[in-house]
Amino acid sequence: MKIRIALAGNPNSGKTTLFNALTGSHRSVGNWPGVTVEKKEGYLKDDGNVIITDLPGIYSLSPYTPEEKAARDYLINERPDAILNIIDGTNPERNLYLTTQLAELGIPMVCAVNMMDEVEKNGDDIDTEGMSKAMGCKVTKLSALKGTGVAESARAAIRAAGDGIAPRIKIFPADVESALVKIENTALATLPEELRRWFAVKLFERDAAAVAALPAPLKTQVGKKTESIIKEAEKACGDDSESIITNGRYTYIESLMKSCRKKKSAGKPTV
Ligand code: BGO
Repeated sequence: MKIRIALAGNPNSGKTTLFNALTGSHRSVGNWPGVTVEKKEGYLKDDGNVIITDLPGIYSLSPYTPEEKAARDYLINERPDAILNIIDGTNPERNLYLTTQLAELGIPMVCAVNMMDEVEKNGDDIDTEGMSKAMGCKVTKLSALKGTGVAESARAAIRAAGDGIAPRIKIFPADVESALVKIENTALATLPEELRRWFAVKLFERDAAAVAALPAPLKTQVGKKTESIIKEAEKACGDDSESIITNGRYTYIESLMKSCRKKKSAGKPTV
């Protein structure tokens, strides 16, 4: 059976460089359905059983740009066996915003921290073991440009696909986590378990595109069940639901990087 791995990451994170290193010349180029965004697919070098799909470079899984829509539709509807999420190690904060969203999809994932040659050149380091523990998925180091860590990252993604275990990170404040669990257990109880977290967060944000993507009986009923849960959390947090989720992601990323990024200059006085 073929293993399908989706390569996801921000623009300029090194996705094309990694895709080329993974697939060599075994690839095809087309368009994503309904949009004029290039779709690249290729077989992993030396392993014709593994198909790598290069998703468009995106900063978030919002359904606003054609690139975001193509990536989101593919992940939700086609559900690859694993996601290989490439993160620019020289700017992990911005890249991890997408990672927190990918981790909600219920799809096995490996995070590959790229540009480690640049990070190390600056005398810095990233504790990928610590990140792994915090996020509940394998985190590898790599330099797509130099070719180091590429094969290891691919092997880790193949292993994750085989294990079938998706990350399950709890990143939001207690009031919000409890609202999300309520939404999962009431409005979304009939959905397969691996889909519930993604849809719970999207319903909490009142994301109309996500509601429209739900199966027919659910999409007409969820609003009635979720609105009072969302309002209660908004009252407890003193903010609107979309901002609560966005702020929750940034707060989580800040604390993750505080513990996992090792800066050479840390503690030294600046000019
Ligand atoms: C230019 N290490 C380093 N140091 N650079 C990397 C690595 C890495 O591990 N991986 C990628 N890059 P894309 P997206 C460039 O093109 O793969 C570099 O958008 C330049 N070009 O070489 O295109 C890579 O697909 C002139 O850099 O990213 C590329 O995700 C001067 O990161 C850039 C300097 O990689 C983006 C760099 C004319």
